Amino acid sequence: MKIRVFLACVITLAAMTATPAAQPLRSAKLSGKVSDASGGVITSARVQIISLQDRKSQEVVTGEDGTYSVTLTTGMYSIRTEATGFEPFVLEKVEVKARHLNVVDVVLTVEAPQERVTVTARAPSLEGEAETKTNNHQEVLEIREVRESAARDVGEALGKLDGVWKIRKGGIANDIVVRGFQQDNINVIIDGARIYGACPNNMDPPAFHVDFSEIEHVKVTKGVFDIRHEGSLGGVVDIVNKGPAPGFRATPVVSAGSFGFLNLSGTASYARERFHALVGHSYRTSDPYTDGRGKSFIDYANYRPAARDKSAFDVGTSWFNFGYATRESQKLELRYSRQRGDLVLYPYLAMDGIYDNADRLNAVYRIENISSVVERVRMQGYFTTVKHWMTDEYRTSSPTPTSFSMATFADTKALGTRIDAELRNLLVGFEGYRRNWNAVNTMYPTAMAMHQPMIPDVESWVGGLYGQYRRLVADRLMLTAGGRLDAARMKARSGSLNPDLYWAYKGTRITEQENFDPSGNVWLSYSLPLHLEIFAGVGRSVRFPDPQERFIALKRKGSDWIGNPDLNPTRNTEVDLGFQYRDHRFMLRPTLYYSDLSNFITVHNQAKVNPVAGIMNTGARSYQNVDAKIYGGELAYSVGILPSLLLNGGVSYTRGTKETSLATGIRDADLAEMPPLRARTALRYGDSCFFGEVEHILAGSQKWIDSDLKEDPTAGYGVVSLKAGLHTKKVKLAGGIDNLFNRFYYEHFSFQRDPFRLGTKVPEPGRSIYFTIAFGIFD
Ligand SMILES: [Cu+2]
Repeated sequence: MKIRVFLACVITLAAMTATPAAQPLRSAKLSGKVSDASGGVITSARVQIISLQDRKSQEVVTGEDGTYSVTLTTGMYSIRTEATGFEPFVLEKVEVKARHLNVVDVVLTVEAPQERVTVTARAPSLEGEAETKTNNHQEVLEIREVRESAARDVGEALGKLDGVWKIRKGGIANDIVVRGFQQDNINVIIDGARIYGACPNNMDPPAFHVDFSEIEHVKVTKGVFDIRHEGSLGGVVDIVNKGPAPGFRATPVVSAGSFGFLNLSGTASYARERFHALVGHSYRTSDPYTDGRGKSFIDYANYRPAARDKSAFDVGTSWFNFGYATRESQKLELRYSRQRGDLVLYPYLAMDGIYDNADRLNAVYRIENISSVVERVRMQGYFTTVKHWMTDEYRTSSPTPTSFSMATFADTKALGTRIDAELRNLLVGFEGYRRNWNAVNTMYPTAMAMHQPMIPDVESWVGGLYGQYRRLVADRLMLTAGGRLDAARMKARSGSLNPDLYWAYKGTRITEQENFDPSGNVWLSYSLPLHLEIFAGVGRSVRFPDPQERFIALKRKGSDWIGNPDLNPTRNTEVDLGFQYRDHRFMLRPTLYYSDLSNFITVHNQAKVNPVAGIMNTGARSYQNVDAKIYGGELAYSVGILPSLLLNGGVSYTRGTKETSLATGIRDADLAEMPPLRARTALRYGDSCFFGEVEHILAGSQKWIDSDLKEDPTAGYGVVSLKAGLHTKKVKLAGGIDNLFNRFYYEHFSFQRDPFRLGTKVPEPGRSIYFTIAFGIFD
């Protein structure tokens, strides 16, 4: 498979004569031609020339002959070329010299999605096929697909869906990125309950706190089209846990693989008409993996030699689920899950997780067939909590192997409720939750410990009402429309908080905020003859600033890390558009989206604005509202070559920009941590007892980076993986080889979440082998 973005080439005809490095500024001429791969000239291409000295930019447009010409002062420039229907192209670091023929010719390649229209399609589901159900803006990952993969956690497993990526910080606990939205810009919900990571460095993102063996499937809704959960700004990841199947069942599962990976898990359940019970336990561990160059990830960070004997992670999870139908139409279900994480190594960060313990308690009561109008009422209550302790005791930054120079204890709790009522065409509901987040940082700048209320005991209260209407309005036109109204209050309660920190950098001392915001969306899908369906959605979603973005307060060496109490909620006004063609052999589904983000929250460098005694630094990492745009598209396709042979794949593209402003120190127009172009192609054979698959992932380089945050560009890469499996009624066996050719590569995300970022990049694992055996024991 070819992605021609790789073939984009540049011919620089600048004379190569040596010139002295330092020269006074003079004017010079830069010119060139923009053409396509076949040599045809591209008229009206936009050529933007940005000075690397002062970031000033000027733009010229190519003429009838595809050429451009501009007069500049001598120096270093980056040159971006864009034209409709073509992949944008960037050239970093072009030197424009005096008395030289500065010629930069650019060859643009056709946008990848359009290039591929000839490769359409999908066949009917094959036995054992990785099945992706869709509501056009939803993707569903079944646990079966996860079990076939080498993924260590939900974040890693979801990375195979179109439009979804992960952020790696170590051997486990990957963050989820949906169309460039991550962290608080998406919701991650486990069985309808909110659970938040405790770590201010995102060591323990929400999806880390659930085990594969608990999960039935994971549904990802992209965009603004979730109205049931407050804060689904760019999407929601809905992790749905398993219920028991009828009768008695026991399912022991053994997974093992390279780098000492071992996952032992088992569930046992019993279910009759009115009663069910399920218990499960899982244990996961692995050594640090090695990359394609044979280097352990330990070698990328400042670990002490003793850390080599340590596991990359050690996580045990236990859960139970109990249900009882008080009447035929009423059922109570209770779930509890406890996860204990021992040492987890995070080479990305300056500390490691010494422990991370999570508890989830969830109760749901359902009443069916209440009246002819109200079909179902569902009431839920939940409580989740996470306790987290991290230090640098395994790093060379600590004074001795048994002590630390810095540490953070953090804990978070969420107590929530939801009531949903389903009327014939209408769903109405209420969601309320209370969240607390508290973190204390300890540092030893001298022999004395210094404790700081880093997340200063921030309490949040949120309440929201929502409704969604769904109806076939015409013969073939399905309308879904929803609305939501949320109110929120947030207060930093720590008695040792020093509001002067906010005053020094943000000119405010407030420690309390209130917000009130409506949101809503409309989705239309129209079925046409010839297996064609077109769909379009428009909506607006809102998310409130999180406790860390508003109230984090940490003094440290060099630059402080301070929240912005005045942050406004982010609003995403989004349009989605696409169609789907599906017949018995082919499937093609292109989707485009465009998000206009007002008050997007970005990390930025804030200069001190008010002098305050005891605050020595002149600048801080902080948070700022900025207007931004995220847009892109996905293309999913499949084609049935033979009855049991299927070619399928997808292409994802995202681009994020923001407004620059001198006042906020935001100079780079690119949003940080945006995924590059990616294409996935898989050829799969499957029959009633065997499957085999070869998969190829190709990612483009990422040059759209936020230089303000010192984000690095990333090279493109291609990775091939194999997997195969056998299944009978009682045994499922699957295994594979990931990164078959042992490629050394990095995924793009460089994790800007200061302050405890180490500044190192962690490569992806090299070649790895794995297998899973699942037994089904049932009466
Ligand atoms: Cu942590």
